Amino acid sequence: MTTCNRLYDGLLRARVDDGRPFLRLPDGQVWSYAQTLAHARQLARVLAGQGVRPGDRVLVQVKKCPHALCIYLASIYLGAVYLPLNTAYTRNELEFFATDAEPALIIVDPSQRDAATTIGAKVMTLDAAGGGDLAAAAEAEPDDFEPVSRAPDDLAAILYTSGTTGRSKGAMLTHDNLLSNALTLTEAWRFTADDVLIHALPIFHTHGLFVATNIILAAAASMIFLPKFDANTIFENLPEATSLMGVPTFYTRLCDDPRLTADAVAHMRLFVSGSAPLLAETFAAFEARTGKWILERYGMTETNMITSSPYDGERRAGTVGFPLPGVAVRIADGETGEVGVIEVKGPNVFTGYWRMPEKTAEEFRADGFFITGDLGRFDDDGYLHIVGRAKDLVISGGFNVYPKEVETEIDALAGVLESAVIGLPHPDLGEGVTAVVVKHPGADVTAEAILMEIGQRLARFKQPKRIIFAEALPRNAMGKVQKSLLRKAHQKLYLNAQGLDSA
Ligand code: MCA
Ligand code: AMP
Repeated sequence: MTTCNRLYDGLLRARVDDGRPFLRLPDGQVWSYAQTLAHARQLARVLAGQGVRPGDRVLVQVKKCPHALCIYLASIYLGAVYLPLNTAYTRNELEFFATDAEPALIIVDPSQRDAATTIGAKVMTLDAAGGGDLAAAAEAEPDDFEPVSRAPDDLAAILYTSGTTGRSKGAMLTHDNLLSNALTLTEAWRFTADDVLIHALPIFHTHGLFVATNIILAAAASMIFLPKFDANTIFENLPEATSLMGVPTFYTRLCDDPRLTADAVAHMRLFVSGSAPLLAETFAAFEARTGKWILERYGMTETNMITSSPYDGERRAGTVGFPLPGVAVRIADGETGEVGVIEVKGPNVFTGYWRMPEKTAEEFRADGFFITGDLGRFDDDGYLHIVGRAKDLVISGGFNVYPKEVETEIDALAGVLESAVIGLPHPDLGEGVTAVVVKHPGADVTAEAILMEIGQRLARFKQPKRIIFAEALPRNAMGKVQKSLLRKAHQKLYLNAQGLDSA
């Protein structure tokens, strides 16, 4: 029977009987393509048995493991909409996403079963070792499952991104959005079946899931699949690998390590950085130590990847290269050389925010260009420079933190008059989330108390690394808080610190 399911056809069909390795695990286990897809089909049967139909959301908040990746693949088979969540999200955050997305099934770590059950959807469990009732149910199923037909514009995934209003928005990504970008990147970065990628990113975001995993599938290559970034494990695996994808923190940590030498990376052909700005000094330090240029690319959850440094040709420090083939990028109201908001259009750009038509309309121009909220300029040679953000956003170690969301939680605490959350230069994380707090006169509020209260509600990476108390917040004539002044006043906070990160 012939089906048409864009992601299945583009990424999985040719791999069904493929005995080649897909995942290599730190304990020496290898998952072949054939074995991985057989497990994905068993999972698809379980999900279908639970009532998941094409177009239904499957919400997944589980630790990184091969089985977790198989749920993504099962969801492609089934034509369901994959909705992965950061494992750091608290119960409150999980509840918000589940209520908003109305998933047909929630899959969580066994330790979260009770919390998830109260949300009201069906719940199954999976732990990092493949334990829990999901994998057990899958083992009992036959491993055949005919992929469900899906049109190119049908949804494949929803990824939540926070908003400047503090309210998270679900970015709806279609089969075509994901496949077109994966194929473009595979070609642009020359991935082939001979490649071995060190995969140390989380798999609940675009970077680790769609960029890294989809490219590997498209190329029939393999990944050394690590639970998280750990410099020791990276150095152990470099001689076996050809490529690494990471956020800038990966590269600053590698540069801080005396083991980083040209010999250590002799087997590697490609180092990719993205999700946050790579400092020109990190690019230079990496080159000085290894003789290699890091390839920087720029993207967003809503758009997948937009630009990339060239594979051949000069990779220029402090730039994110050129628009990818098929992707149109322009600077709003800008001539060459002028700074403006970056806008983008192409098959990679999402269809809108889940159940938010007004918000979606606000973020697109009439001619279909999506407004990124990043500020940039093209230089005379066509390289795109990202020079700042028009949106109020902090990027900490590659994770986005929207100040409004943190401010809302802090402002709700007794004794707090108001707060402003800013990102300050941080040697490890790029930007450190920092809260400037004004107390009510005479109130007895401590940094520890604030952190303890918001710790129940906000994921750890969103919590301020430092809290600074102030008499008042600087405001302009319109009454708007001048965050640039706060950033300037405190810019050396983490750079001068001896012991980092104590509140
Ligand atoms: C962990 N912590 C963090 C972060 N990560 N705090 C702030 N920002 C973070 N990014 C907390 C931990 O909970 C821990 O808290 C403490 O900081 C120290 O943890 P540590 O062991 O140093 O951290 P780690 O586990 O080594 O993680 C750092 C990391 C990781 C390797 C940079 O955050 C990471 O893998 N980031 C990648 C994010 C990513 O994939 N972004 C792509 C988004 P405590 O011990 O106090 O409890 S996709 C995207 O942005 C677009 C589409 C794009 O262009 O790619
Ligand atoms: P997200 O909402 O997680 O998809 O994050 C997307 C944002 O990350 C973009 O709008 C940029 O602000 C930032 N970003 C991604 N890649 C880069 C990069 N190479 N350089 C600077 N900023 C980046």
